[in-house]
Amino acid sequence: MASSQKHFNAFSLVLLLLCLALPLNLARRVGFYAKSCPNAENIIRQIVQQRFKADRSVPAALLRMHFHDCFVRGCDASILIDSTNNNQAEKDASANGSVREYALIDQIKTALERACPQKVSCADIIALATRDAVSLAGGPKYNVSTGKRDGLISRASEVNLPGPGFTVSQAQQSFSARGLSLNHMVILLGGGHTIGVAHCNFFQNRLTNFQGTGAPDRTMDKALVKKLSGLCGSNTNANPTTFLDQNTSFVFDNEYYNQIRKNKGILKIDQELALDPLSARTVSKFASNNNNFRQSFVKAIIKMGNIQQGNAGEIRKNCRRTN
Ligand code: HEM
Ligand SMILES: *[C@@H]1O[C@H](CO)[C@@H](O)[C@H](O)[C@H]1NC(C)=O
Ligand SMILES: *[C@@H]1O[C@H](CO)[C@@H](O)[C@H](O)[C@H]1NC(C)=O
Ligand SMILES: CC(=O)N[C@H]1CO[C@H](CO)[C@@H](O)[C@@H]1O
Repeated sequence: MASSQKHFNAFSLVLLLLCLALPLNLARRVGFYAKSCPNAENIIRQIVQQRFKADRSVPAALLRMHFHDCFVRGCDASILIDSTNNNQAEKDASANGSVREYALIDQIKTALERACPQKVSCADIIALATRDAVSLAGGPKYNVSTGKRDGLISRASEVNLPGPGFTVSQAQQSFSARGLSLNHMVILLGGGHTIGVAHCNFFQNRLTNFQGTGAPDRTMDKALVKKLSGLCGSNTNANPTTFLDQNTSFVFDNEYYNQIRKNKGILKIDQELALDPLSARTVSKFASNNNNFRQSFVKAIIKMGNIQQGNAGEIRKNCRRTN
């Protein structure tokens, strides 16, 4: 009797834990909105497509937004929350200063609220819009598992992203703290930085008197040093941009890896990826095999999109504030 009672208790406990976990994790799947908002993925794709026609740099903007969202409190759309008098939000941390296309997310959210009120999370919107944008830029198509919920907290003080001056080993630590391997890191950097731009303030220190040497960074191609010095000038207020992939700048391909192998990395971390023995072999593998890169990117971005932290969540009505 006593033993069967114990048995029953253990059984109820397992059942209870399962019920708690179910809505949080197991509910996530490809096509989560098939019943609750059957047109959701089409609506998102159409709006992204329309915006892309007007501005080819949209894929880069969304991919970076997705990365910055996932690296702070998991992929919970915490990056979309606006600051208030009482709270400085993530988007107002200096590392997020140039994340853009918040208005595109608003536009998508408005359309989805009209079609099916309070069904589609802002977290899923970022992931799906990024997926669509990557394929518009020539990248691979992939399925996103949906059903994520929006976070309730967004704090600038919690933003702890890798910086452009990190060594490969430092960056690796930042990725492994989120369950991503060095290999994932090399792949995601290649996929992110094969499109998009960087402002002078992130690489200008490489152009003159690098680390007190009195000379530009010796690991940067000399013609590139000259070109970027001309671009950035001495007027730091203007802070113009250059392409992270100097060759096929708007195309999602493996050319980033070839560029950094030619000493044409823009950020210090880009160049280090090709030079550091920790990552150099992986870089050369992807430089010579675009198909391998594309397939690996799909696995890595799906893994990044599943970074999770904490459980509390809701479906925001407005992506800029909690309900
Ligand atoms: C060690 C890791 C990384 C560092 C230090 C880093 C740093 C940077 C910096 C400094 C910029 C320039 C921002 C600007 O000037 O506006 C940039 C741009 C960008 N990054 Fe990264 N990044 C990293 C990893 C990633 C990853 C994993 C992704 C996505 C998969 C990504 C996607 C992008 C994109 C798409 C841009 C261009 C944004 C635009 O054109 O608006 N980055 N990154
Ligand atoms: C995406 O999911 C759909 C429906 O579940 C499936 O038919 C399709 O083959 C999947 N595509 C990829 C690229 O995995
Ligand atoms: C630019 O990329 C193309 C295609 O990937 C390649 O064939 C070419 O050699 C590259 N050019 C330079 C200057 O890097
Ligand atoms: C878009 C946005 O809100 N950017 C902010 C990012 O953080 C910097 C520095 O704190 C702010 O000046 C920007 O306004």
